[in-house]
Amino acid sequence: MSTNNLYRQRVRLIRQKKFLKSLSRVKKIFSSLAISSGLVAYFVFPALAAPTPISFANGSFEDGIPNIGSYKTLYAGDSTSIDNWRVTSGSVDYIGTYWKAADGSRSLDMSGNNEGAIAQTFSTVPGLSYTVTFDLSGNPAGEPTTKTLSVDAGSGTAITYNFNVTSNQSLQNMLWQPEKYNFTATSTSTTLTFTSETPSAWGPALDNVNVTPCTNLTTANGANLTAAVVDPSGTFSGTLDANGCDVGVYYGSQSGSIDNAKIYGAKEYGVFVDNGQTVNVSNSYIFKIGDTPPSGNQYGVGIYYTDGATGTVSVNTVSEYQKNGMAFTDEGTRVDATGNTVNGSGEVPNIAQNGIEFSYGASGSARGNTINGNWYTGSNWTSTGLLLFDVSANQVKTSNNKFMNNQRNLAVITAQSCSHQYGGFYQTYKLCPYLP
Ligand SMILES: [Ca+2]
Ligand SMILES: [Ca+2]
Repeated sequence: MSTNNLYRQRVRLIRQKKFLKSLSRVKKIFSSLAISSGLVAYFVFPALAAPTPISFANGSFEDGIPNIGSYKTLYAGDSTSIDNWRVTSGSVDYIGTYWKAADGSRSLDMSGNNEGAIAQTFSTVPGLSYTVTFDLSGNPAGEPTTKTLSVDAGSGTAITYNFNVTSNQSLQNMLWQPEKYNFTATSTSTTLTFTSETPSAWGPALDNVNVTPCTNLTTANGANLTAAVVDPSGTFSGTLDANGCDVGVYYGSQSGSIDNAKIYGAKEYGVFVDNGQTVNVSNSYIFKIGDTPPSGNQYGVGIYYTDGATGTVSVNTVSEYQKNGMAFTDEGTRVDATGNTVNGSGEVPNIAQNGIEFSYGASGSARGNTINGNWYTGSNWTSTGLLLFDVSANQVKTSNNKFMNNQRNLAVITAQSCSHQYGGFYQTYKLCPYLP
């Protein structure tokens, strides 16, 4: 897979743009040459359809015929025993008490008496990408040791997954392994098929299938990301599991608000407000934003405003973020953050977290927030509760914030800090060209 390379390219692009912008600002300050503001011109953002709700259901196989006991073998053509699913070839065992499910109390041996297949058809939006997650194990009661399962969402998309049964495994401890499968819909409905490629009665075990719709988008800054929800109208509220998507809720071509929402599971951003949009975020809980488990990758931001976005962020709780609780960045971006609770991960070695960050010319205020537990145990970098990085300090008002257990509570790093930053960030990124 070239996903990593694509991601690196994207990060490189963002860094180049940020660097150019920063450089242009620094030059504005330190040189008599006027730099054109062309570098911060906004892209025209293409309109994207929000994903329609999908009807994929019963991915954990909990709903179906009653009283299956230890297990019940189901044969090709059976479209009633497991709700929403049909057995499309061979046979599968609908497992009850025989082994411990990954989720709930039911799961499948994808080889019943021999290799079998199941399928479900659900509505999709053509052109949008989807992520399928599932838990895979193998029937430990017989040969072969390696169990093989194929996943297919239409022509040319099949991928096979292997599971090796080990002596550590038992029926009560199946060592379920999380797996991920991606596809891009080509039609308004998609059939997802799981097929055993283990021709015995002891096949791959399957449970806990989830399908998450993620929309492809390009940010104003040129990054290609996927989001669970794009430009929702009016007020967005309710629970959003954004697992498998880069972003939970993204605003790029219309303004709106988020209130009483619970947003979690996105890899890079919980809420991303872009491209001059105005969004108010209030009374919401945003958590688990980053890699699983958390890594040192410099993403994983609960609430992010950039490229001229504006709004108020008030009385939210943000926790379990990888990099920053909130980050507001770029000239023209203006956010008032009031009364939020931002909980870092405490003392961690993997990344230098920041609670709330204003950077690269953003403005606004941070008042009455509680910022807790941002502390990096590694070298070279420092975690901060409230970070003002390359902003005009008088453009970001701070008052009545309550800091607890942060490595540094407040750090103000401006372009004028260059002489103190020599050898550090500013030199690395050549932001202090006048230094020897
Ligand atoms: Ca289940
Ligand atoms: Ca079987």
